[in-house]
Amino acid sequence: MGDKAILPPRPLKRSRLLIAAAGVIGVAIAVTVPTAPAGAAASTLGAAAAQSGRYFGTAISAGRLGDSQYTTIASREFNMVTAENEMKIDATEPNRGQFNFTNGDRVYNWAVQNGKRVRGHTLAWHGQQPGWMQSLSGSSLRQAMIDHINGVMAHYKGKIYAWDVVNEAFADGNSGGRRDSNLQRTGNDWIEVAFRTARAADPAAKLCYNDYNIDNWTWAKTQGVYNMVRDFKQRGVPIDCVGLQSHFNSGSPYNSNYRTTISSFAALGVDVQITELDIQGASPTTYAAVTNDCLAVPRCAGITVWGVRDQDSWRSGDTPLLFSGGNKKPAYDAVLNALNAANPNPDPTPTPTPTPTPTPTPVPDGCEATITTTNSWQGGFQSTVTVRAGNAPINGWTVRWTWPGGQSISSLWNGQHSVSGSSVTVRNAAYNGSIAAGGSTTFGFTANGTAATPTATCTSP
Ligand code: 9MR
Repeated sequence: MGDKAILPPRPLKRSRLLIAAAGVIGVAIAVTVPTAPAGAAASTLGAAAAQSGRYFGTAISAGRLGDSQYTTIASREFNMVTAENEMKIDATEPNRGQFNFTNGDRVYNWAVQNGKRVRGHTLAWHGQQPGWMQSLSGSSLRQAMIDHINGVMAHYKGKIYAWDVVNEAFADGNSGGRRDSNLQRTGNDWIEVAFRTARAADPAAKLCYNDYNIDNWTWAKTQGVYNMVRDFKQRGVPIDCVGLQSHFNSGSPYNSNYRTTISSFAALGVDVQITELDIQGASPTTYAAVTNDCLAVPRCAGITVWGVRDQDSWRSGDTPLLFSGGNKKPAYDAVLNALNAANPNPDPTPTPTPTPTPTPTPVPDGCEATITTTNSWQGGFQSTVTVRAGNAPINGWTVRWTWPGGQSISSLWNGQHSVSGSSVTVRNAAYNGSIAAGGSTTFGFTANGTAATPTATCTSP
């Protein structure tokens, strides 16, 4: 071939537009900036997950913190920790009104001293209730639940990434309804009362509903939880995330519709967290599939495995985890490779050096915001707002817009909002103000009125 092939023009990527805009202000020369670090593959699960902004966690048991093989692996590999039993109701409030955080704090302190974040597990559950709570019912149980949430969340206020506020409240089988329990018998609104109490107790923590056997999209239990989360979003009940426990075994096997489950929950405007992953037999293929399903959905925030080594598992006979003794299992390599293959910039194709073109509106103050409608119904709608940094990192952001036709926000998550007439101002939450250059975060809201996508402005201090 004599002549060079003529390629069709490619649309400029946003990052290049920003660079081009910056170039107009300075000297108009061609600037080449790599769009993704050409870095080597990460060598631990936590670091590999962090490449796409996710975490990789494990359950930690206080009783094993004296085992150096256990702590060596856990410290090296994971960057999120869940206390396996130590923050549960029987551990934290053994007698009514008397809180005990000795073992919860052992796990929490080990995590933080080793640079990890912590998921809180769990505040309202029919399981592992202390005897005094098991014997309560009606309004006194309801009040005890509220007091328990307040007591535990006050102790850990501002320190927990996400709380499993309510655990395992739905029934197995084909009903798609609630599980019978002493909490359920206090009234069907017990779950939303728990979430509203939790939001007030620690506004910085993400609030999750966590359950098992809600991984298969076709199962009635999955649909029951999905309908509850959709209802909560529509009515403004505060919920930020759904925890898919993902205990896979022969009775509840991984199904390829798992990705549909994750993306469907995410489309409701909640994060999805895989909270207690273990797989009977630890098939590398299945572990890789689970990892890839999470990586395929932007709002799948991270994966936690339910223990470090097989011997640490609640189902040790199933050998369901990533380590055997001190050794990495084939499933470990499968997960690490999948995480490393996730490219934060999904377009690895080399592109021609762009010619700087005058761009009329440079992104003001280093960020921009885009509103999209994700769902709408009679009299209301739900939107996601993407906040994107320009070619420099930002630390804090403010998004503003004006409603065109009398719309009003009923609930907003992952941000703090104020309203003046038809003008809305949203500032970052405590945990999502920092955005890397070219990176983005999202917040969401439900609103009353006719769906609208007004132009939003973004400023960063
Ligand atoms: O792994 C936990 C095990 O040590 C406890 O004995 C058990 C008691 O209920 O709870 C296990 O963890 C469970 C988690 O808290 C909720 N989802 C199911 C987990 C496995 O049973």
